[in-house]
Amino acid sequence: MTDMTQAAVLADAATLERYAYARHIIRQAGEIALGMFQRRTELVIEEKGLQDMVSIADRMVEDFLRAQIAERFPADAVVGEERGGGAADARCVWVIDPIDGTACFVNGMLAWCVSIGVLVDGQPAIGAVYDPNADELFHACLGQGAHVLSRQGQTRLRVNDVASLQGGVLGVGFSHRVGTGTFLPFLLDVLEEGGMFIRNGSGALMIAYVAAGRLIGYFEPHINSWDCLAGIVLVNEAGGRCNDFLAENGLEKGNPILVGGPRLYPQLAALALPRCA
Ligand code: LIP
Repeated sequence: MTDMTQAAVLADAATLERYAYARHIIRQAGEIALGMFQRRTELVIEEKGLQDMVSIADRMVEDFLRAQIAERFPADAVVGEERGGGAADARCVWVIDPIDGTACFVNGMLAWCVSIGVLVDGQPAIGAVYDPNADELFHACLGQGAHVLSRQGQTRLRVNDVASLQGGVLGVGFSHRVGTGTFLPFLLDVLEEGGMFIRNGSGALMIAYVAAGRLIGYFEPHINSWDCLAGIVLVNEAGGRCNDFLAENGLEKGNPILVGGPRLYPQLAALALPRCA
């Protein structure tokens, strides 16, 4: 897979309009989700697959986002975790995860977020990840840089450009959509190199942390587009590198995801990507 790190490309007016709107609706969606999180004991939880849950909160938040997008940009396409969808031939495709980290959400843990990514002309152009518990809005747009807006104000995001796995903590993700044959040997290699890893259950949030320099990279052998598209924009705009997640219809089928700072990325890619082939 080739690298998805993009040369700085300036966003056009249509992209900037969607960027502002994404930052607006993601906060509203986060408030709805937070309200349901506080009443989570009343939620009916369904199992979509092994360790893969969904609740009415996921569906209601996605329906809210879809309604807001349709009202403002009726010609845009939407791909969402709970209601599906496809790019069709729309210039702009919204790729949304209403609650990323559902297992944490339904079990009363704080590692969950709302994630909105937007493809423009097939390119990851807008990313917004909102953590309502921490009140942190990570956002980025092509050529505009990546930022986090919090109670302390807004700061620019830069990846942690360490050269060694020993220089920080690596984020990882795993789901039973794939076997353990790729994941466990990778973890062993990381530990043997003196590295350390964390899995918090929300790929979107951990990839945002890579963009923020809190984690030195993130790897998951298979992740869905709605979990990571926003994070890809965040990492690209924060000076990081990313594998070609969208190759071979990654938008609809998912793919491995690998992100990291420019100096560490080649070492991570050598450890992770050959096992995904
Ligand atoms: C989650 C992802 C995470 C993955 C989990 C799950 P969800 O998304 O963010 O990276 O490891 O298995 O897929 O289902 O909570 O939206």
